[in-house]
Amino acid sequence: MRFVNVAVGQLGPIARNDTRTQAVARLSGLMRQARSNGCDLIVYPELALTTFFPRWYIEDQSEIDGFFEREMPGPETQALFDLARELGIGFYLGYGELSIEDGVLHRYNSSILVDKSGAIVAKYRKVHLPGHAEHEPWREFQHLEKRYFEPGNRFGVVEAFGGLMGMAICNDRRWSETYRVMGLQGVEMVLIGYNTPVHNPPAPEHDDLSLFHNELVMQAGAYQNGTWVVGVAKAGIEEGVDQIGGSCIIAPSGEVVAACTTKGDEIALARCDLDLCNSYKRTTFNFDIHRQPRAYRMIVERKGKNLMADGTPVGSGE
Ligand code: CDT
Repeated sequence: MRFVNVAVGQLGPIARNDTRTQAVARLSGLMRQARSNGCDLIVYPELALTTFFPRWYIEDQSEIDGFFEREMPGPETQALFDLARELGIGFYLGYGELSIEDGVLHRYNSSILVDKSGAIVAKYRKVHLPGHAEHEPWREFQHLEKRYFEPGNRFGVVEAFGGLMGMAICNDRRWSETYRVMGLQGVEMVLIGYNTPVHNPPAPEHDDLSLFHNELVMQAGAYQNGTWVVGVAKAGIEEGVDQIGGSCIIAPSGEVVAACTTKGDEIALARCDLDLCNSYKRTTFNFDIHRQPRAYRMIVERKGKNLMADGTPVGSGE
């Protein structure tokens, strides 16, 4: 048995004017609770240091950049790393990343995995950016992730906490490819932070199903890949927008083994045996024996029914 004691570190709303220091104080409070309950790892939401700013169309780039971190740890987040090291607990943290690569500025919706010594052991940049790139005033609120972030391009796994850990962010959890690409690398625990409005302006008929869909996709991803999945919300009414809670820990069986019950700051805990993955990875989902990649070529060749992966129309190259 290889146990990792995991805490979901769900957050309630963060206001637009809340400071990083205020957010870090709340994260620190959850971290202390998690550690006093014997946890090895606490998982925080997507963009856990600020309000979910893609809900607004903002023209002033310096105002937008105010929601991003230029360094990690930075002046305000260092305290969380120090506390993790002092307590001996690791964490997953979602944040807006502003980075300069070869002199070019990039903005990503990112997460990091930090070990018990306070060292960053992995960084992930969100691959599936939902929403839209242009202002759409008809919406009750915007979802401008396609405007404010560039997509990341890989789902990796890392050895940490005695197992193989992977990360994803919010909308990624709805895509089977997310889990499968990590499943193919033997992932044993997938950590996912999210901000999910109850209301989806282009599809209001989905609103009543938002919690169902949240569990559906994470439970399927866990079972079909024989992995633990930890999903963590920033929940509640944030700047007038109602966001789902439903943070939970899912076993490789697909069963929810721990869940939050509020839409505020709350922890939920589970003692996760990574060896529980084995019976799924060695039998029903023994990929090396049972998968048939020849039959799945379209998965990487095509973007959808009409477009090839490179964006050209299906059939145009024949
Ligand atoms: N943050 C995030 O990715 N939220 C999306 C909302 C989808 S509706 C545009 C989600 O998949 O939960």
